[in-house]
Amino acid sequence: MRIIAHLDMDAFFAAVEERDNPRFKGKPIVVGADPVGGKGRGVVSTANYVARKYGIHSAMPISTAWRLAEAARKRGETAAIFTGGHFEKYGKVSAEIMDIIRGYTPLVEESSIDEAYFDLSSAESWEQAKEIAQKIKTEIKDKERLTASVGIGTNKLIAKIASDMQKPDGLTLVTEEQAESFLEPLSVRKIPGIGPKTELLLAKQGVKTIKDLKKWKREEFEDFGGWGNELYNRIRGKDESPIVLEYETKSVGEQETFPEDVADAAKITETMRVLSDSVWRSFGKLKDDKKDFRTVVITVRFADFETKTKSHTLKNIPKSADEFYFEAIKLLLPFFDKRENPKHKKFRLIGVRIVKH
Ligand code: TTP
Ligand code: MG
Repeated sequence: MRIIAHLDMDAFFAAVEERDNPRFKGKPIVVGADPVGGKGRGVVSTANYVARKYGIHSAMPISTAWRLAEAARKRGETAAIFTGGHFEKYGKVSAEIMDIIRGYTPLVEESSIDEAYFDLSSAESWEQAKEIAQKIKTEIKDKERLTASVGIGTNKLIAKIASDMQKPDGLTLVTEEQAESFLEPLSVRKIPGIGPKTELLLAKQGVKTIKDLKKWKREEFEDFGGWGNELYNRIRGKDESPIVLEYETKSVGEQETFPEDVADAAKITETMRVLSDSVWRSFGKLKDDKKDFRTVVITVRFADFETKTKSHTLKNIPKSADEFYFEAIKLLLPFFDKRENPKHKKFRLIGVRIVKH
């Protein structure tokens, strides 16, 4: 039997900011774009748990977060602190956390900046696996002054769902025998792969919990297309996916929201130059084999939030910052005329990335 753990840092970016700024301690913290007194146009990266009580969460427009924070302040609650992010620092802290985990097992998959799966199958019992996870949590707390939540189960699926059950600072163990009863009362949404649309579709058919969905026969999952069979297994707590040791970068990119919507093509291409140069520099630092990074993708979001992407796959990877920029501009040009922008909409955001093909 496998014993797999999943670790996820609590309110990661916000927790690092709170740790490093004494005046932030215990306050509601929102990391993200500049709110510009409620007129800011970016989004929230993350909020700490105190700020989440105001309804603020990741990916929310920063202007909405500002409004919620103002409402809380007017109710007499603590004023929230808005801060920009320090991404290089988060990357460094992340690497240190991964090293701490590797001190206990070499089988670690870094699945995101603040998450990792690791294999504890060599532990002789569930109890022993739990002790190791506790030691990892304690070492992170001592060395990094940050808290993490860990889930333990027989596979990545269970471990991931379990790590989210008792956040922050949680440790949740789900044994093989407990797995099915652990899953049954949970919302179908907890299953990775079930997003808001599928959730709604299922709700219309009276399916809310995993237990509800388990009543369906295997054939009834055919409507889900290619992954119906996989889903049938997942809701039964079955998942064979392996721990992937090298965390592989699949793309490098950046995007920027303009302070005001822009129509001026010169200004947009100028911003594209800055973005593509910066992406090119980050791409240069990648340790991975670069030869398959041959697809250039650009994103345009118009003032009305309509968002389009365009991509082009090259024969070889771009050779220079100039070539990369040139490819991005070629993709961008149709957005300046009726081909991609017949209504002459203004631009709200542009982005560019280089993707492994
Ligand atoms: P998460 O682990 O999703 O969130 P979190 O660590 O802030 O909070 P939780 O305790 O619920 O795990 O994401 C990790 C970091 O990634 C987060 O601190 C900031 C960043 N992030 C964004 O920048 N934008 C996003 O939309 C999300 C979800 C995360
Ligand atoms: Mg997290």
